[in-house]
Amino acid sequence: MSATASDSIMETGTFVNCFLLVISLVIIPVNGGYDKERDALLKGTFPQDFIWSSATAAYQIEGAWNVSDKGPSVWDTLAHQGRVYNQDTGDVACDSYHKYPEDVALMKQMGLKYYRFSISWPRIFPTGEQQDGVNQDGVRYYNALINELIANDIQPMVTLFHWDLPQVLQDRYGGFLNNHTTNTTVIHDLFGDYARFCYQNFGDRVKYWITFNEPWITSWLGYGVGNFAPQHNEPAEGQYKAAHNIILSHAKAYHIYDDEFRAAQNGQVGITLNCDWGTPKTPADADAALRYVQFFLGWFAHPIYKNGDYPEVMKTTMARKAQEEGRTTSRLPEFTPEQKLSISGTGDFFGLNHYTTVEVTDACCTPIENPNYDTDKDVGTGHAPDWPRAASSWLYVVPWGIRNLLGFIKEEYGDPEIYVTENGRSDHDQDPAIMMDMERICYYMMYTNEVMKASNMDNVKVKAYTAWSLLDNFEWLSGYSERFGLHYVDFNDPTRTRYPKASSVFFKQLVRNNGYPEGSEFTKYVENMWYFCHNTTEAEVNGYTGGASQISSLFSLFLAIPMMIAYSLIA
Ligand code: GBH
Repeated sequence: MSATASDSIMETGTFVNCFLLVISLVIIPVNGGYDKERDALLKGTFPQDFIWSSATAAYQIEGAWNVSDKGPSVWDTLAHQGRVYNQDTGDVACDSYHKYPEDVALMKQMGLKYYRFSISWPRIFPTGEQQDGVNQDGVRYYNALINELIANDIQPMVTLFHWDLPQVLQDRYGGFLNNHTTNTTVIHDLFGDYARFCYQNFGDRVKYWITFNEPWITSWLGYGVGNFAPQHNEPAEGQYKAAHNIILSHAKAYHIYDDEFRAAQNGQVGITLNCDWGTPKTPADADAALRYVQFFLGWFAHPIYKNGDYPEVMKTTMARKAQEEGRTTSRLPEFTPEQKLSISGTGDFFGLNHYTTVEVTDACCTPIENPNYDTDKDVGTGHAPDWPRAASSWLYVVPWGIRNLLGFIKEEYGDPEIYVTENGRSDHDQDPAIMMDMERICYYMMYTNEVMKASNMDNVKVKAYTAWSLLDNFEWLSGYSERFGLHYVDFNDPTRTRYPKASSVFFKQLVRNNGYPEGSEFTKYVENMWYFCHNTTEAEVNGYTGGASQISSLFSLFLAIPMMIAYSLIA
C-alpha cells in the first residue's frame, strides 16, 4: 500500500467520521469514564529515534513442540494434561516455527523496524542443561529467524524466558523453587549458562536482550496460585521463593553479558516487568494504592533498578505479618549483602508490560488464617463501573493509567529509559471473526497518546512502544478463545493463514506518522474518532456482553469503511 493510497483513505474516513461524531454526540451520553481535559488528544510526535515494535512469545506462536530434539516445557506438560480452556495446546499454535518468513513479511508490510520475540529454552537445551546436549535444529531455527529479520531491516529484541521452563529443570530442581536461600542453588547458574549460549550464538546480531518476561506471573501464578505452569500451589510462600531465584538468575545473566560480551557486542540487557496501575478509590486509599504498586512492580523493580533489595513497605509489612502469624522469619526471603550488590543496577533499560488499571482500597490490617500474596498487600481491588472492558476478564480499558505508571517509574527508579514491551487488547474468538477491530484501534490510539503525553509533557524517557501482539495466538489458560492480534489467525485452518485486521492498518499509519503530528490526515482521522473511542463500550458497563454493544457495532460498521478500503489495498 502506498503512502498516497493510505492518506486518501484517511480523508474518506474524515468525511464519514464527521457525520458520526455529530450522531454520537446526540445519542451517547458522556459517562464518567471520559474526562474532557484528562483524556484530550495530544498532538505531536514521539522523539525521532522512537522504537515501534510488536511482540510474540515462543510457546504462544511457534508450535513444533516436539520437532527434532526439543524438550518439553512446563507449558507443554500443562496443556497436554488438558488444563487449558477447550483443551487447547500450543502444539501447533501459529506454526511460526515453519511460517516465520510470513511473520516477518507482515511486520515489513506494517513498516515495523523492531520485533520482540522469545527463545524457547528447551528448544535450545532439551533438558535445560547444556551438558546434556544442544538441539542444533533449535539453534538453526533462531538463526534463520534473526537473519530473516535483519535482511528485512527489522531489529530483533529477544526475551530469554517467556514462561516455558524446561520440564526437566522443574523435575530435577523444583524449577525456580530450587534452594532459594542456600548457596547450593543451581537454577541461577543454569539460567546463566543458557543466557551465555544465546549471547554467544545470536549476540552478534541481537542488541536488545530481555532476561525474563513478567517474573510476577511466573512467581505468583506459577508457584503461588499454581494455575499457570508449573502449577505449584503454595500461596503463602511459593511466589516469594520463586521471585527471589528469578531476581538472582536475572542478575547472573546480566553480569555474564557485562563481563563476557558487552565490549564486543555492545548491546543492552534488561528485564520486562508487568504492572497494573493502582489508583486510589478515595483520597484515604492513597497509601494503599502505593503499597499495591510496590508489592506488584517494586517487588522486582526495587532490587534491580534501585538498591538490590525489596521495597521498604514490603519488608516491614511482611515482618509485621510474621509476628502476627507467630513465625520466626518473614515469608519474604532476604538477600545477602553480596547479593544486593550484584542485583542492584542490573538493567540497561526498564521493560514494562502494561494493560490495565485497578481501583485500590485500603484493607489494613486484619490478620487472616491462610495468608497469601494477595492478602499480604492489605488492599482491596476493584474497577470503576464506567471503565470499558476487553474480552479478557481482567482487562479494563483505562488509558490514563499508563501515563501515571510511567510517571511513577520515572520518579521512583531514577528516570530510567523505559521500553514499553507489551500493551494491547483482546477480542473474543467469535463468528464472524472481528476483522474490523475498532475497539483495538481505539485502545492503541488512546494508550499510545497517553504514552506520548508521558514522553512529551512529563519528560519520561519512554524509548519504545510494543504492541501485543503481532498475531492472534495461544493465550495461555484461555487457549485460542481470546485474540490479541493485529493479524487474525484461523486456528482451524491447517495452513494457519494470517489475515491483517483493520488495527494493523491503523498501527502502520501510527508508526509512519510517529505519533499524532499536527495537520496530518492521520491526526485528523484520529481527532474525529476520539470521542467515539472514549465512549464506544459504555453499553458494556454492567458486564461484558460477548461482543461490541449494538450501538458500537453500528458505529464500527461505519467507521470501518475507510479501513475496509485500506484493507482490500493490502490484500
Ligand atoms: C502478558 O501478560 C503476557 O506477557 C503475554 O504472554 C500475554 O499473552 C498477554 O499479556 C495477554 O495476557 O486472572 O488468573 O487468568 C499480561 C499479564 C497475565 C495479566 C495473565 C492477566 C490473567 C490471570 N496477564 N493474567 S488470571
